[in-house]
Amino acid sequence: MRTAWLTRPILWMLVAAGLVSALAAGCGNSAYSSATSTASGAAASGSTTGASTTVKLTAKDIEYDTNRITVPAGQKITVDFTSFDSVQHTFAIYNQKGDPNSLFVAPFLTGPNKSETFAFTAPAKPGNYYFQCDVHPAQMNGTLVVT
Ligand SMILES: [Cu+2]
Repeated sequence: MRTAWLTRPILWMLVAAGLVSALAAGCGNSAYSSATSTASGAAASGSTTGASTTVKLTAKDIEYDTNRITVPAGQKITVDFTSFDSVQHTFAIYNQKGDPNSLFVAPFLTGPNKSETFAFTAPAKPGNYYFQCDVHPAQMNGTLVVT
């Protein structure tokens, strides 16, 4: 008798919980997919206008503000680079960490509170590349994701 009283509400709670989570999953999925399909590029890679992409990059306290930059393969990438540091920084791209040959090196930027705009063409082959400040490779680096 006691168990009957206990099990029934529990069963209903399980059914209700299942229903709620199914609904939540349904809603969540659609919200998620629409958010990612429309906004993922903009969120991860800055604003995309036509065939070029603009990325904002900041250096402060010998650190970049991100360790991951996502860009579309083969596209012209414009970088708005700002430094709050008084030391020199740059932005260089390599096939992988430790490669002796860079694919691209931006002009050196000496702050504080200076900006420069430079552009590079994203690698044609999708994959993970490496970026770093050649002056501070240990502190300032990250993954350039080419999609
Ligand atoms: Cu640096």
